[in-house]
Amino acid sequence: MKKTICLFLYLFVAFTVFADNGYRLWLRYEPITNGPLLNTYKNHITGINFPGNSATLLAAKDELAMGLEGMLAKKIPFVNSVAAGLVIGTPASSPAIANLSIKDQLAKVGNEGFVIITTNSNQKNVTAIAANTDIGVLYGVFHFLRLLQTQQSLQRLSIVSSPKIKHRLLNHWDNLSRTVERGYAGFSIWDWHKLPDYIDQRYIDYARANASIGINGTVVTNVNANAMVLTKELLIKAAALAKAFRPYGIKLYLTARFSAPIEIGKLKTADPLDPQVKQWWKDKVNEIYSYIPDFGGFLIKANSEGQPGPQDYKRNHADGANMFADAVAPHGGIVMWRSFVYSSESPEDRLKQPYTEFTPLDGKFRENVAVQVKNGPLDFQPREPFSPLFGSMKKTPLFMEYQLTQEYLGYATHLVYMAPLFKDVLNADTYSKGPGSTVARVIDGSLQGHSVSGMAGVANIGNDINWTGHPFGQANWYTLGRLAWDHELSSEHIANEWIKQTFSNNKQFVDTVRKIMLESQEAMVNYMTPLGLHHIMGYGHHYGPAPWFDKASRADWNPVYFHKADAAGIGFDRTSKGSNYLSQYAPEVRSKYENISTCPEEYLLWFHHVAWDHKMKSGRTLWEELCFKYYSGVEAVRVMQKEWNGMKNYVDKQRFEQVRQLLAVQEKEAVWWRNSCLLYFQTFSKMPIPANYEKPDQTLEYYKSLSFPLAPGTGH
Ligand code: GCW
Repeated sequence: MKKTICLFLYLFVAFTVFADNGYRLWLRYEPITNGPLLNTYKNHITGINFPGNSATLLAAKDELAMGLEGMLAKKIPFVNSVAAGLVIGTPASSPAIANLSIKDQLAKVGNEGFVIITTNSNQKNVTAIAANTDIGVLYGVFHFLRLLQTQQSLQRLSIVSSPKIKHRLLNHWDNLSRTVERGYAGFSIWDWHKLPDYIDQRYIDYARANASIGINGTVVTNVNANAMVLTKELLIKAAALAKAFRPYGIKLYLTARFSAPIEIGKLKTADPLDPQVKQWWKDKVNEIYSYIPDFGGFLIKANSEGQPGPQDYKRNHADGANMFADAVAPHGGIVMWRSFVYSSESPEDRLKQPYTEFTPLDGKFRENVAVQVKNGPLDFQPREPFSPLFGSMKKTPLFMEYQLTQEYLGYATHLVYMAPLFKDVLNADTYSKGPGSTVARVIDGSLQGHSVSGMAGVANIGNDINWTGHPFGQANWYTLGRLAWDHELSSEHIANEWIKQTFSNNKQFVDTVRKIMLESQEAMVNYMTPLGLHHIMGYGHHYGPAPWFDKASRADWNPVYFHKADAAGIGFDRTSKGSNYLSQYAPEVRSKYENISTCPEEYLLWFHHVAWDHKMKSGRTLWEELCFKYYSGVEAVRVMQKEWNGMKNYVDKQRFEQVRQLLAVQEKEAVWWRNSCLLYFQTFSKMPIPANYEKPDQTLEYYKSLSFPLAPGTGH
């Protein structure tokens, strides 16, 4: 009888996957169901020797206790004995760590890295998690928990890890009213009204999640900035957030509105060379540091899309950035000045403008200024070549800016895993110092020997219960942190880690879901913007296709500006015969793209205006290839659906059902993209959609008639 009950309980636990609302992200710490492995863990981890009581070490202890209790289904005591299985700390906080001969390893990991080593003494395995600083210990503990959650052996660990990039940041485009610009996961998680007295548990869980992947800074306000955040009342609220994040090693940054001296300082000007303006910012910065002693600095969008900036006073970006830099420098702060600029007055190819404005200023910025560059020259498209600025500004530290929120990538309804997109850019060779001058080496500072380095992701976080709306949106947040820590990690590796922690270690599940993730970007590119098409999304909200749109007040906000379809062909000629955007790259890069026969087809229409009957590598004409790509994109989503449906038994009902429904929306929208783009482009090509494909079930007029006044993410 007893045996039967036990067996029943075993089967129940092994095969029941309880509902999961996704709130715990990748920090679920579910019981380990692999019995033999669980036993080795239990034999190994009998106690934790972990002295020290700083806020950061206490956070690490709490996390470890919670994680181990969850996974091992048993409380593990904190003990004095060093034979406890786990020995943790810095040489300063822990005598046991100080006694270990790991000086060489510790010397390599700096002030954020960690060492995890398993040694065998008296038949007993002991794992040491050591670092030079408390925050390094916290990162080490999170890594150790990751090893357990992904079911790695602890037998012979010898890990020496430190971040390749110094500033690993989230950028929130969150307004003080709690709307989120380009946010698709609800409202802002920052409840300014209830701050500073009410600290929502979300702030702590946010900090835990970020620390677990090494993110060490967050810009909490929108780059389209509101000067109000710099008033005393709001700064005190921001200080409360900073305090909640501090134990987790996360610094708070703010966006600064350039015209704040006028708006809240009652000055007549915001001219960066005006002594009164400079003094105003110095005083303001001193005030900020009086509330937030470890304030990180400012992220600034200036003279872009209507934002005020130094050019309003006939000054340049360096004049503006340096004014802020001088104010924060005595406190150790930094300035991140964005290169996303383009002017409505300039007739120049919009893609050329950041380079044109910024390259001449290389060398003119203060040491604590970084220029923050979007991965591509345009604006977070499903696929873009790397921004030419990565190859041209050698004297200035350049931060990478990715967008996690899916402004142009189907909002929070499409599953797209961005690691391949991020890695594509990191692996691209700028040739700025000869072959091997990859964007990754520019970003981590190693190519030019910069000590300041950074990578930022525009957050996809909102107050939805699962943080990111789409359960798979979490993977992109996770990827940002992991890649900023170590940009050499592969997309496969990051996917494996994320899937195992977020869902399950079951091999079949992991293999299938990883395949879905790895193929998702290509699927999206194909059903949205194949062969180098770009920015043909709906006007303003960027939801869905609108390649026909030509009514925007500025030419370069119109899809027709970007695809240039006509009777002869389609695509934007950026060669020397066209806008000559390609001249902004090193000769090796330029010549590859300039020549239509060596230009990778995935970027063909990005760089060339190509005849409809141009022969592609497949033997198809350009028109046929376009049809083929759009149809393959839709097919790929259908395959994703089938694969996900086969995963039903491995995943909890709630998330299974969410993803199933979202994939159905994605399929529907992929068809919408395919049909409307092909029907529209057909009005120029005058060629038929090959007969073997399913026919569009709506007319072009129907697609053109659709409007989306309630599309999210545009409120202010
Ligand atoms: O992608 C565009 C967005 C704007 C955004 C801008 C930017 C914050 O449509 O909403 O503004 O980029 O990056 O500054």
